[in-house]
Amino acid sequence: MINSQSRNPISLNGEWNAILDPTGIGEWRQIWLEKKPRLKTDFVEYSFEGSPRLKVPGDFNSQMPELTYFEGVVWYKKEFSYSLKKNKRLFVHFGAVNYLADIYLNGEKIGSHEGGFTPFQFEITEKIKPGTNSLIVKVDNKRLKNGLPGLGYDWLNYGGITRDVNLIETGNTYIEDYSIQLRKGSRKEVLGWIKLNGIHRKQALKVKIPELGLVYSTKSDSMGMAKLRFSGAFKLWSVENPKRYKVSVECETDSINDEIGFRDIEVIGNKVFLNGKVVFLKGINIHEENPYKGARAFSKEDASLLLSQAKALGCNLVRLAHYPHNEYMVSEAEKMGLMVWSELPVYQHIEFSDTAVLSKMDLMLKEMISRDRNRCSVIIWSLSNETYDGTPNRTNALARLTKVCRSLDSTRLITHVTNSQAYNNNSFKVWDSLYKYADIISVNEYIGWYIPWQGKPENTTWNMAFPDKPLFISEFGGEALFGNRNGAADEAASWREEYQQQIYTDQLKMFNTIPNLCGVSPWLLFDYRSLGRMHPVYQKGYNRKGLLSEKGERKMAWYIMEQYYKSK
Ligand code: GCB
Repeated sequence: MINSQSRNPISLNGEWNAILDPTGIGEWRQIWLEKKPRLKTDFVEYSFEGSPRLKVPGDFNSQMPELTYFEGVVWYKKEFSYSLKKNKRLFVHFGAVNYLADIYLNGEKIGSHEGGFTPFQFEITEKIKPGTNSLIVKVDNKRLKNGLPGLGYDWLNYGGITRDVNLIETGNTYIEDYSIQLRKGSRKEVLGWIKLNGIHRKQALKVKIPELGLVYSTKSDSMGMAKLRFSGAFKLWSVENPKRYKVSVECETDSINDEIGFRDIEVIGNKVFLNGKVVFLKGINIHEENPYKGARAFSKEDASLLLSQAKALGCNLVRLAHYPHNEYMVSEAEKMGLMVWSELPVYQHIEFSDTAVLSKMDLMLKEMISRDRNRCSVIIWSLSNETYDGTPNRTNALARLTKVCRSLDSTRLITHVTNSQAYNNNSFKVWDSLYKYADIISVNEYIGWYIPWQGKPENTTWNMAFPDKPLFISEFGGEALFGNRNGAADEAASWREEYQQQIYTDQLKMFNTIPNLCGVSPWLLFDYRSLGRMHPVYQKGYNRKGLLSEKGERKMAWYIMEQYYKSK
């Protein structure tokens, strides 16, 4: 069910009761049955009554000191009442739960979901009862070898019900999904579809865009599917003018409103074109973390906070690393004229030989695309980060995933950030059999930080397997602790701001040597929490590659980047 926010949702956000279950014993004790002692001598060793309370949405790690680095099971409970009228349906919709979720209503399991960053819902029409209902969610953020991401990653594994929870009432047959975007290569023709869910699948449908005086009528077939094809004199969405139109989608039994922008994104030769004009992608990497709170970001306010800094830097693109961020990030970026790179959590050590992993990739891909297919700001689907062209399992899996992605959405660009590269004698070699499937070649490189320079940056040479495609530097940078400055005295020492600044200066010189460069994206906007970054003086649990500290202070490298983007 897409566009949940426009379906008159009834929020179940707020305080939920919680039971911490570090050993996972709650499963055996059947916590969802909420057993109560009957005799005075009975005892039950867990209870939501008198339990701590956790805010939803929100990660649990930042809410209780004993959960700071916790990775395991927490049970959540919320009571609600709802009187459902006849011929109506009711759904409980979760924006995201990290990572595994088992959902129980009134003691009965209604479903499970795997994946920490995409929405899901369950129908509860037949399950709710008059009076008080009890909704229990078992959340487990333990890392899984065959999870996505897998066991190792460089950010804090915020667990919990991290995004909005809503009840959504629909008619018997409702508009479940629709795709309303320009046909690839066109700046005026919309090619799309509408999908109904329910028993009355054959209906008359309309798409209206009042500002353009546009009313398009069609009919759905016996499967509830209708194709759309119409043209409009659209003012195109752009970085300078992020125009969006009010659009309504209507059938006989339902209607839904949206705000949709129209734009054309293409790769021609080794360049990227937005609305027919070459665009240099001035990117920045962002994690879904509110730096001031040291907590997972989930709200519109969090999104504005992060994105306004991206704007201040002069960006036109945000790389939302390394998993799909919440819907507010995408829609706020769209309103602000920022293009969005959306990514699957296929990160580094993935068990490509496990077929269960392949199904998880498919599901997450589907959920990511369904949620945002009408958000014109999203111009790139990134399907993996830093995997290596070493085994056929990996390459076959990701090549197949790329094909599935293209069949789900042919309008956007697709990329993989791969680790198939070498830097020797000041020469960069980039290859990967996956690149033949991608529109953009994306490379993370940390010359000057993880790898020392082997010559003058301005003399770097490039040996690329695909020079005819655009190359994007999706990560570069180095760590510095804000305020750790010593002028010329010791500028060559790591952790210093001067050192980070020098990396940036050198990198920009190197960028001039890349003939097919279509954009860059520093790693990253703010310092952020990560379990692998425990230097007791300089890191203290933070990856310090931010251009801003976690308090929002600008490091010296910020100004180098700001200047570069101004000049582009
Ligand atoms: C990378 C990863 C990113 C890390 C970063 C680092 O290449 O993509 O997730 O956090 O390097 O700081 O090492």
